Amino acid sequence: MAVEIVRVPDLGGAEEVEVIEIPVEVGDVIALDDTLVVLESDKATMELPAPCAGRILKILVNIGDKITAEDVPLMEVEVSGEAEVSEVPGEITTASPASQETKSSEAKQSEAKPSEAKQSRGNLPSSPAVESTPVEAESIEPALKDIADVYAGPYVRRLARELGVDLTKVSGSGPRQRILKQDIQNFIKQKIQTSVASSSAGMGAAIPPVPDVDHARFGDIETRAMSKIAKLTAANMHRSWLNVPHVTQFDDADISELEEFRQSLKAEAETRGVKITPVPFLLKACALALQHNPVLNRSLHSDGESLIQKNYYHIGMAVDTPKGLMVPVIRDVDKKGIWELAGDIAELAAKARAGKLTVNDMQGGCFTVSSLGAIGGRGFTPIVNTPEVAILGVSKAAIQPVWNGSEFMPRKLLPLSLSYDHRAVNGGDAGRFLTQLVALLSDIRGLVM
Ligand code: CAO
Repeated sequence: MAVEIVRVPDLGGAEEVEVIEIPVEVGDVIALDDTLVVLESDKATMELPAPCAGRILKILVNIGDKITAEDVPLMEVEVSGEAEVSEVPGEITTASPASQETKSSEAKQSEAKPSEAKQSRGNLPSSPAVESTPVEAESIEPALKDIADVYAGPYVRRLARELGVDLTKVSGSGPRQRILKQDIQNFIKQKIQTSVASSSAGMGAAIPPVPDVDHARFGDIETRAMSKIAKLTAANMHRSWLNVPHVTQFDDADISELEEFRQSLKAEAETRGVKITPVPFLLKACALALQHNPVLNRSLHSDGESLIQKNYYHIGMAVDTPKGLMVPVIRDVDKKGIWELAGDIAELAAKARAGKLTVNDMQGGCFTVSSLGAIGGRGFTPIVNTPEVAILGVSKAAIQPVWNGSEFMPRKLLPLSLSYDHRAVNGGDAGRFLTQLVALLSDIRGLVM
């Protein structure tokens, strides 16, 4: 086995050089002229090309080593076959008879192309293995204006060219931000990862960002800061929307009798100083339906292994306030009567609109009711208020013709929409809950008894 020892070449007058890059590893198979080590003095850099084709046996220096003498051994290379060996006095020691045979390589020296090194910031001899005399360091303009600030040696530049990497986009991790071989490798790795991520985004596995639009181009605009509540609501909605596989189910409750009953309570409500709307009936009906359909009174545990069954019935009520959406929670709805619930609703809605709700007022809900009945609309799909697993949307009740088997009758129908988290609730569970809710609202005896 013929072994070449690669040594530090003539330093071209430099007192000290630093090993700043070792682009090869032990065991690497190398071709003649492949860069083995990059050295840097205070003035320039130089690359040591392989004197022969072969395999790296030993690397005798480390990045950061400071070398002050010529001839210091840097590497051992096992020469492959009849490989040609470059000969540069004082630079490469031929340690085997095989390499002695190729000592004189005049032709090779005349082919030397030191120009690659000129692209590094300042330079020592660009290719010491093929130049027998040291070249004075000189500063040479980079070939391209836009790579004026790129600090990389010929080897890295060549590699970048081969791989189609724009060096102006690569940040260097070497001394003084010099771009090393591994910087190019990392750059390519990152590009591949980004392209995989963006191609998966096209398949819906990631969220493509919404592009920014300069609205001012189309007319007069004002930019207004979002309130804390609005930002919080946005974050909560986004989290729920992304986490919860939503399904929404619709039905109408015939509240003709409920409305008659409610109207009959108006005088009493006035003397009590309480406004009686359909909402307290809705809350009461939801609590009863939750008792009968406990699947909707759960939360998913974050361990992904268990569910939390709640044996209490606290219901959140969405309140539209000038500052944004707030959801105070009415506690123990199952234990309260309609008057008490009407009082709680009025009190919490007033607190919400005055911005006086406490954190405690908004915690502990099992289920949410969002009523847009006073505002209008035929139906909507509410977003589950996580970690709850279901929410009821209530739209505006209206008189509709309903077929009773022999004729159409004018009935007051209340449109309901139930959104649920399909991870915790199945369609059957939701269907049973909504059907029971409709039954309770249609026949208030079940509610008040
Ligand atoms: N259909 C028809 N009329 C309805 C109704 C319905 N579903 N619900 C309420 N109404 C009527 C009430 O009966 C009342 O009329 P009367 O005075 O003639 O009886 C009127 O609408 C106004 O009611 P209200 O709004 O004062 O009280 P409420 O109990 O209906 O609602 C509250 C209270 C706090 C739920 C409500 O004020 C509110 O803020 N709703 C908005 C909720 C919201 O923003 N949801 C969306 C969340 S997601 O963005």
